[in-house]
Amino acid sequence: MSYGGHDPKGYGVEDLVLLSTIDLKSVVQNLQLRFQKGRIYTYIGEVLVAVNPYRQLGIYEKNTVDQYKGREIYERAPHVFAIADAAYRSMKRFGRDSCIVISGESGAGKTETSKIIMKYLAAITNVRQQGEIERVKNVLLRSNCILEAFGCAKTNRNDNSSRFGKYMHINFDYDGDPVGGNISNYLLEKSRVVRQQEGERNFHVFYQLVNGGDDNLLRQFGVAKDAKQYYFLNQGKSQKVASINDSRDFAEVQTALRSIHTFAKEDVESMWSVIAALIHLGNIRFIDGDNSSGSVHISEKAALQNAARCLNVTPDELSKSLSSQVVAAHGDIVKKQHDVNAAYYTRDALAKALYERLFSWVVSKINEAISVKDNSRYSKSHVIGVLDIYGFEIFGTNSFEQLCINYCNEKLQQLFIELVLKQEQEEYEREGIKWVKIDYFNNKIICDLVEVPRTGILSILDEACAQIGNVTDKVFLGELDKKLKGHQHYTSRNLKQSDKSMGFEEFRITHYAGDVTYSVMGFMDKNKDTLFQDLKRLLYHSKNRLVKSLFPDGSKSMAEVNRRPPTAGFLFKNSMSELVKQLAQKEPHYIRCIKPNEEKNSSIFDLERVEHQVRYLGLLENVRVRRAGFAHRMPYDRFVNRYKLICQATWPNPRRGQQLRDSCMQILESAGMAQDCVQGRTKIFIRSPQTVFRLEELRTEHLPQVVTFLQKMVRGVQ
Ligand code: AOV
Ligand code: MG
Repeated sequence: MSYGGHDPKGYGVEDLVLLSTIDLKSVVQNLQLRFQKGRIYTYIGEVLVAVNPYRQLGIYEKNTVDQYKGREIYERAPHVFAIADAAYRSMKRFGRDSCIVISGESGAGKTETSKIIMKYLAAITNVRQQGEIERVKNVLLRSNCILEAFGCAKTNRNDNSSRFGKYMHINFDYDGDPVGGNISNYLLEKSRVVRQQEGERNFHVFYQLVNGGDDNLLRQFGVAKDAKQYYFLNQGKSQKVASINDSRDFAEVQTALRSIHTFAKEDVESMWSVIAALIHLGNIRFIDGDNSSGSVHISEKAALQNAARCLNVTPDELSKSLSSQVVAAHGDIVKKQHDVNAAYYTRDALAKALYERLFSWVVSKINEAISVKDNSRYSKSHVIGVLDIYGFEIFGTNSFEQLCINYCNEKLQQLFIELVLKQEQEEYEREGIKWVKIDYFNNKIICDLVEVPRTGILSILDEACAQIGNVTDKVFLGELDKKLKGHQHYTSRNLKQSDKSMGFEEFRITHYAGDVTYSVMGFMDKNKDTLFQDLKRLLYHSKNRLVKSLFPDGSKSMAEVNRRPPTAGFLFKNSMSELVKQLAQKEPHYIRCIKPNEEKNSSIFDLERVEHQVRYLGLLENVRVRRAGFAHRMPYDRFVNRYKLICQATWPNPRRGQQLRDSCMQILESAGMAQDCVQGRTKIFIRSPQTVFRLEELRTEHLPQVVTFLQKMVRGVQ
């Protein structure tokens, strides 16, 4: 058994609970030693800490899968496979829905980890090679490159940064084989379609088409094989990324699309056509008209024509919808000409909406391909959920999207605190177990700062957006200052004039993972997320079936249009609360990813950066709670049911009711393990994982006798 406090091989301890001193330094040093030896995984009880190796370790191959399959966590060295297997076994053995929550900052390795988990689950299931299950598995695995193409981009923190949150659940049948699943996606960072910071790129899919599309396809769309020519693709001045091969990825995405039956050939062509239209839209320029009406002209006619062709609308219609707007005023419908700024705003709003809706369509097609068939065999299936979200991030300029992303990370940290730190301690109290309380920082105060009604940032933003008249982003900032003055985690330049590190249009939140300064410019527009009805109507009348289907709301007349649709912030807050509810109903398994350095380097272990992450992830408190506590606990009835066969006094008939507790102790005493356990009110608490491991071993040893016994019984009945 590789588990142990001693360290004969010099790889550091495999469970941080076993360190002789529990402080920040020893935890970080242990992780460093293991990282240097290529041991990137370490446990805290059943929580897995994973340090991004930034190199291929060769530890995810078939022989490693075989080593972990069906094994208890502590039987093998720490590994993500062990967590995946624990979630799988718990589902199969006890019929519990489980979820694997992967957290950590941007670039820490969440997405890679989630892919490894999916591959592991695929590798250990469907040993009988049933056709339909094989198909589901293929879709689950293959769809990933499509989702990454549309939902990931190079940022300054990660070449393959997830720009959407993904919660994927897989349904398993009674035999433990995957029969379907579902992907929920959370707030795609759609502003990236029109704007990228220096050093960053748009979503991968654009560069895949430009670099990988064959000449015929590109000619058909009027797209040149050169991303530099396109404003939506060239702003970050980093079209080529060393770690990414766009044309190879394009081919992989095409193959995946072909292999998933719900993507009709015609729709896939339309999909690429929309991507091409977006590329052209970015090159449309507006100039002031030559009369006094304030109207605009489009200067790049070729871009306009190409965009219109790819969307299957006329250039004239597109031009009109971009440069003017039909509005209802005092009961009349009037046409209002845009000025240059409004025209650019409209163009960008169109691009963002098109991309966002296309992305949702892609996700829905994948979901259609893996939806669980309406079949009674599957109706009671169990679920494993895997959560891979965008990690906490700080950029040069942080906007509404970063606020949402960082708020999402706060919510997950809160869930971790609730489940791992708080509930664990509360359970000891409830069960009457002796216990020394451990203090930890509870980030609920920051979640509240963002989400509570009336005085939370999102509420204040909604209120500003609902007002009529000239309410600007700066007015919104004034409101924040008024309502949040004195809050420990909020400040702004207006409140703290001496702090010149902030601008007058900025505010700062002290997040659990660090200070982030947000610029309010654009907050209100992004929150309102308006798309003029003219544009919806234009695309609803497109001759392209896919484009038309993306804009069903374009069929509404002016009178029917909902003047105030829910805001982006409101929708995001609700989706987060829904997500947390979903996760809280399942048995959680945690993976905490750590980024060893900012350079994406496989040999640098930046002590300061790691120390910071260990601190804010609350790992030290996690170790303390775990160590002072118990590795395992089980209700008496479940314990007795599972292990009654290893003790003569309890097999086959253990005691019932109140006396279950006695049976439980009889079992433990017969195995010589009673001293490692404490009796709670309803559960037995077991200190060391080795005890559970040994119990499982004994159970396996006794199983053949049980089989013989049952056979005799059956014969007796006959
Ligand atoms: P993230 O998902 O946590 O960031 P990724 O999973 O995309 O981070 O990891 C970033 C990069 O680190 C990957 O592209 C790989 O090059 C490398 N990497 C991560 N894990 C491993 C591993 N187990 N083995 C080898 N290389 C790895 V973000 O989506 O930005 O929050 O939003
Ligand atoms: Mg990611």
